[in-house]
Parts: sequence; C-alpha cells; structure tokens
Amino acid sequence: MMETLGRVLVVVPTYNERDNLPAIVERLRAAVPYAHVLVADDNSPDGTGEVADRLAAGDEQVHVLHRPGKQGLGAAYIAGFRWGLDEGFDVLVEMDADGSHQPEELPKLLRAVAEGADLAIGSRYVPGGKVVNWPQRRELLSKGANVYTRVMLGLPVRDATAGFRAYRAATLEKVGLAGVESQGYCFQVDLTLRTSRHGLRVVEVPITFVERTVGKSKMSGKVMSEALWRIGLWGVTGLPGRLKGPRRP
Ligand SMILES: Nc1nc2c(ncn2[C@@H]2O[C@H](COP(=O)(O)OP(=O)(O)OP(=O)(O)O)[C@@H](O)[C@H]2O)c(=O)[nH]1
Ligand SMILES: [Mg+2]
Repeated sequence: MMETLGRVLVVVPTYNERDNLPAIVERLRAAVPYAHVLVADDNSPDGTGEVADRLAAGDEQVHVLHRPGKQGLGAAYIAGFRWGLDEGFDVLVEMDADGSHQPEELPKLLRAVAEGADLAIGSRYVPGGKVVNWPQRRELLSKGANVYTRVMLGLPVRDATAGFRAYRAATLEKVGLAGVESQGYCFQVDLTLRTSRHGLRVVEVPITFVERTVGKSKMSGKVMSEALWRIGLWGVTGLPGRLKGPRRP
C-alpha cells in the first residue's frame, strides 16, 4: 500500500497527555511501521513535550513540534500540516493522543485514500461505526452536533466532527490552510466543508471510538460555543449557493 500512498505523516496534537503518549506512539509505530509521527505539543505544563522529545530521540520516524502555548486543536493541526507539507509528505493523518482513535484502524483509512479518497474520515456514525464508553450525554452532544452541521451546511457526511482522518497532501494544498481560524473541534467541520466545496472526494470509513481512560478531556463550553456560531455563520453565508445549486435544471 505504501507504494501507492507515498510517505505518510501522522500528526498527534497534545496538551497534557504525558501518560497517554508513549503507548499511543508505540501502537502507531507497530500498526503502520512506515508512517512517521509528528507530536504537536502546546507547551503542556505536565511535561508532555519532554516525553515526546525522549520518544523522538529513540526513533528517527518520530518528530516533535514545540509550540509556545495552548492555542487550540485547529492551530496545532495547521502547524503540523505545514511542517508535513514542507517535508514532502504525501498523506497527512490526524489522530488524538488519548487512545480514542485506535492506531490499529489507521490502515483502513489509508486504504480508502489509496483507493481514491481525497479525505478519508474515521466515522462513528456510518454502519459499522461505534462509540465505546461514552456517557449518554456526551454521545447525544456529538450526535446533535452532527445533525446541526448537516442541517446548517447540507454536508453529506455523517461524522463531520470526527478527528481521526487522512488527507492527501494535494487536498490540503488545494483547499489551502491560510484563513482557517477554527480552533476547537469545529476545525474538523471547517476542513470537511472546504474539502467538499472544492468538489473533492470525502469517504467515511467505520471506526470504533473509545473514550479515554487516562487524562482529562479538553472539550469545553468555549469549544462548543465556537462550533455553534461558526457553523451557523457558514450555514447562513452558504445558503444562497445551496438554494440555487440543486434547483437549476
Ligand atoms: N496541541 C494541542 N493539542 C490539543 C489542544 N486541545 C486538545 N488537544 C489534543 O487533541 C486531542 C483531542 O483532545 P481531547 O481532550 O481528547 O478532546 P476531544 O477528543 O475533542 O474530546 P473528548 O471526546 O472529550 O475526548 C488530544 O490528543 C489532546 O491532547 C490544544 O489546544 N493544543
Ligand atoms: Mg478525546
């Protein structure tokens, strides 16, 4: 598969994931040995950055991007993608450090890209997709966010907020990273929308999402309200085009 895909970089953003990072990097290196890993750490107070440096010192396929402070998931991914594009990687993967995304499922995403997807999303809400150990409230929130997104944006995607995904480098280059301001998980919706509006091929692959067992979630009221207002705004500004589009003979 590597022959058709080229070089693969998995970007793992971290904020206070000291106790999760070593195991997730080890699983990733075992699951897809040819992939490189870039840890994008926002100067975590718990010392995740030093843990990442130690991992990188012992493995030339592990790299670290140290950022000055907590600037949100979106900013960390954009910096990681820029690094990867500059280094000439062909596929850029997003994956959480907290174990919610299982590295053993990455080959499925990469296969979808090898078969022609411009963006492959590891989806909880297509047949075969699952969520393990989420409190009902958390699952309702996530499903609600996806219904809201579908209604507002008319995106034909079941899990637009998903954060386990693989982009072709060409997709990110076409879509462009300049001007992406979303910080929280609406960053995922933002890039899905941009990819879809460019007429590129978005494919959802079922995955099993496992709630973290170690460390704390960074989901917050701020992250949620950002998603609410940004997605609402995109919905309203995109509406004229959507109304015109499908009705034309
Ligand atoms: N660099 C960086 N990483 C972050 C930031 N916020 C979250 N992350 C990382 O992004 C990944 C996902 O964050 P989580 O805290 O699990 O949030 P979530 O997955 O959206 O929410 P849960 O479903 O509650 O787990 C983890 O690896 C975090 O360490 C940030 O501001 N900067
Ligand atoms: Mg998480």
